[in-house]
Amino acid sequence: MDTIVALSTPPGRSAIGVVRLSGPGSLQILRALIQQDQFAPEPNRVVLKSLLVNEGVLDQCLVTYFRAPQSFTGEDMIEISCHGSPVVLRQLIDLIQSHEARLAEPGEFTLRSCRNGKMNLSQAEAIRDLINAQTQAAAVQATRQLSGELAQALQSTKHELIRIIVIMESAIEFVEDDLPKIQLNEIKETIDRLIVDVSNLAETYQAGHLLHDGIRVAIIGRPNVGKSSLFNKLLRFERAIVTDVAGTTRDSLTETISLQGIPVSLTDTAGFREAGDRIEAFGIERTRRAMADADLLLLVIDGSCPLQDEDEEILKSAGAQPFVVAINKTDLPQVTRVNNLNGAKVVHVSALTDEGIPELTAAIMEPFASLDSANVGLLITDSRHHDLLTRAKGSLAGACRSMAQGAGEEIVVADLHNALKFLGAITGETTSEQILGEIFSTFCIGK
Ligand SMILES: Nc1nc2c(ncn2[C@@H]2O[C@H](COP(=O)(O)OP(=O)(O)OP(=O)(O)O)[C@@H](O)[C@H]2O)c(=O)[nH]1
Ligand SMILES: [Mg+2]
Repeated sequence: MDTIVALSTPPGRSAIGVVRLSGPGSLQILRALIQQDQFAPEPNRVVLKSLLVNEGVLDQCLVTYFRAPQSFTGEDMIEISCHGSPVVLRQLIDLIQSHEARLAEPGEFTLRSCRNGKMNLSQAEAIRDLINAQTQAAAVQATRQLSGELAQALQSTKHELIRIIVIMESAIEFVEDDLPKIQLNEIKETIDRLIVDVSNLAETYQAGHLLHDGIRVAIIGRPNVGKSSLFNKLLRFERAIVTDVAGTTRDSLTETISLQGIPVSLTDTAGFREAGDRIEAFGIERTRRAMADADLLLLVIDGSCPLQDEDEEILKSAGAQPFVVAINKTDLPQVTRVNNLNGAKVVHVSALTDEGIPELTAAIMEPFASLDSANVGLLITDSRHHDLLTRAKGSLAGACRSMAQGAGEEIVVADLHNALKFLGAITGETTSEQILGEIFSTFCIGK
């Protein structure tokens, strides 16, 4: 195994920068950096050392040695906390590379940690999600997964599967012993129960993926009704251009905010109308796409004008997703005051005076209330996990069908093995090298 090095803090200027080394050569490289051949550090203890380059001092650093297997990766590791100067850090990493270490690939420290049995794959993915979490709720779910909750939830399902696989395999082995009917029934019942467990877990993805990817909200409506003004208001900064010219916004703009601790990706769109030119036509096409992709639509209506046919047409062209209607400009004399529009929740707001903005936020989050509570159960947040659960469910259903048709044990067992393989791939027991490579390439370098 070779020795790897990476900057583990973000690039750029900072108070400190941490460089990590992992692999059998780590300690030897540290000795070379401080020019002390016999240096024998006590593990897990921080020491102050001068890193030397060409007889001069490169930097004074805090150095920690973690001895294998008691380290994050399970290998010998060195952590060097230098001053956060990009020049010093660059020079240090170059120097380390000249001593038979190579730059780590993205996620390679965590990959080694998995390989050495320090954590399972779903925990490694949880570290990535925790680092990338944009809101508190997303961080809470990642922490739960990191603590091994998902692996535990799958454990009993896998045990049960193995138990029935063993029963069926031994029936195949000893041909003369056909499984008695009573045992076959028990197996069938177990499979039915496992299907329910696996599907219940898979279904949590509907809510869980929103924590991972954010709830996508598209702000739509006729030109000049105040979409961009409301977008800026929800973002709390002047992101989009606002003017009294109809057709100001020509391209969709997306920004992520946190509402009630949940990530929400807001898209301001070009107003719907007969396009004046090609650019506007492209913009309106993008509005339609944003509408199709959205988890919730926010239709903005100008309350100071009479309700237009177009307003209702936009409402009708919406898909099945929930929508909220914001009647904007309540600071002006109101012509349109409706409390219900095609069954959608209606909120009266003013992007100018802030009236109704808290009510608007509450209305946007209402359909996603299941994500909000602190005692929400374990949620599947990762599309890879969801896909594997769905496949496991498919294989279990296949086994069930084969049993109902009186197929041979070999056929049923093959499906059960597949289900086990899919479940095992979530925690990494049965994940191929190629797939591992793909997963870890989504990590940041130095992790
Ligand atoms: N009085 C009042 N004016 C508002 C309010 N919200 C927006 N406006 C004004 O309405 C005009 C249009 O606002 P925008 O936010 O650009 O409207 P839009 O829906 O994004 O328009 P397009 O980008 O052209 O589709 C601007 O002059 C805003 O200042 C409001 O709550 N009250
Ligand atoms: Mg606009």
